[in-house]
Amino acid sequence: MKVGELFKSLVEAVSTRPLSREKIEEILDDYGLKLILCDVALPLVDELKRTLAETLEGRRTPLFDRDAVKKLVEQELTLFLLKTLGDTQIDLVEEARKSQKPFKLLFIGVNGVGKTTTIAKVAHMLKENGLSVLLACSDTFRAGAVEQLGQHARALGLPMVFKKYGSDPASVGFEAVHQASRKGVDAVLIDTAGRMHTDINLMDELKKIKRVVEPSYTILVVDALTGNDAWNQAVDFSSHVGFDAVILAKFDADVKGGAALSVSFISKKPVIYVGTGQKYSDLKRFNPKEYVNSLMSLV
Ligand SMILES: Nc1nc2c(ncn2[C@@H]2O[C@H](COP(=O)(O)OP(=O)(O)OP(=O)(O)O)[C@@H](O)[C@H]2O)c(=O)[nH]1
Ligand SMILES: [Mg+2]
Repeated sequence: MKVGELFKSLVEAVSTRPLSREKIEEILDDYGLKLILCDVALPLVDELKRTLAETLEGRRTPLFDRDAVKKLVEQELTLFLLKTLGDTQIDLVEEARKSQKPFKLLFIGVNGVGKTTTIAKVAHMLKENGLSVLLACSDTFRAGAVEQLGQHARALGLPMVFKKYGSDPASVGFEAVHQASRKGVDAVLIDTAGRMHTDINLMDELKKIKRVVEPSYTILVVDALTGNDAWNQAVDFSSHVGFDAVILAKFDADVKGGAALSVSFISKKPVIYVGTGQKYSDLKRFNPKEYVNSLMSLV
């Protein structure tokens, strides 16, 4: 070892100390608890604690900087959370432009999460970007569903395909795609009835719609306020139907924010947009960095 290097390692030895496993676990327990209070799912927090404890054990931190350990843990925690969210970005306008006509989006999710409102927002965004859009009401079940989507169609000046209540939802999707192909429409947005993720028959119905429509993207809509059940919804919709991306609705009302992480972690699919209010323009691209920064400010 050269004299310079020897001097440097001597200085490091007296001015820093290695982090012990016990100390790290104590700090991580504290962060873990705060993340759970922010609705981050428990298995994700356990994985985070395991990974970070391994990464941090033995790392040297300055003796005379009282915040050094905290800074180091926060740095690693931020990296872990960003990695969990993944770096896949899907811009639906770009995808629609690149796609063979028609670009087909199928929206699925539990009752009342915000599917229909999100479809109206996505339709608005596509239209604003010069794309023609056809709406399809494959919710032939809930009273008022056709009228609700119909109102959006009128307000946005868009055509809509629907059938009478009780009709086969897959046939509405099929008809819409057929019409869109015939008329050269750029994008078809298909609304479906909300359903409990535990209801196998209704999940099979979605599978059928998906098989018939062959969507370019199947989008799971999750209510950001759902808390821990977001995890179960992602698991069930993923295993029974399969989806490609997530939109988190009611993000404006969520003060805790853990759902995005839980859903991405378990499904390995990206959150691509967030709903930030009830207006058509209240749809924003999901920004993982901003999201993690705001979550870190809570823990
Ligand atoms: N604040 C806020 N409210 C939202 C947002 N998205 C949807 N909502 C509201 O949530 C409620 C339910 O929205 P819908 O779009 O009808 O939900 P849905 O999933 O289609 O419901 P079902 O078809 O009954 O399963 C409505 O009152 C919407 O205005 C959002 O991003 N922010
Ligand atoms: Mg609906």
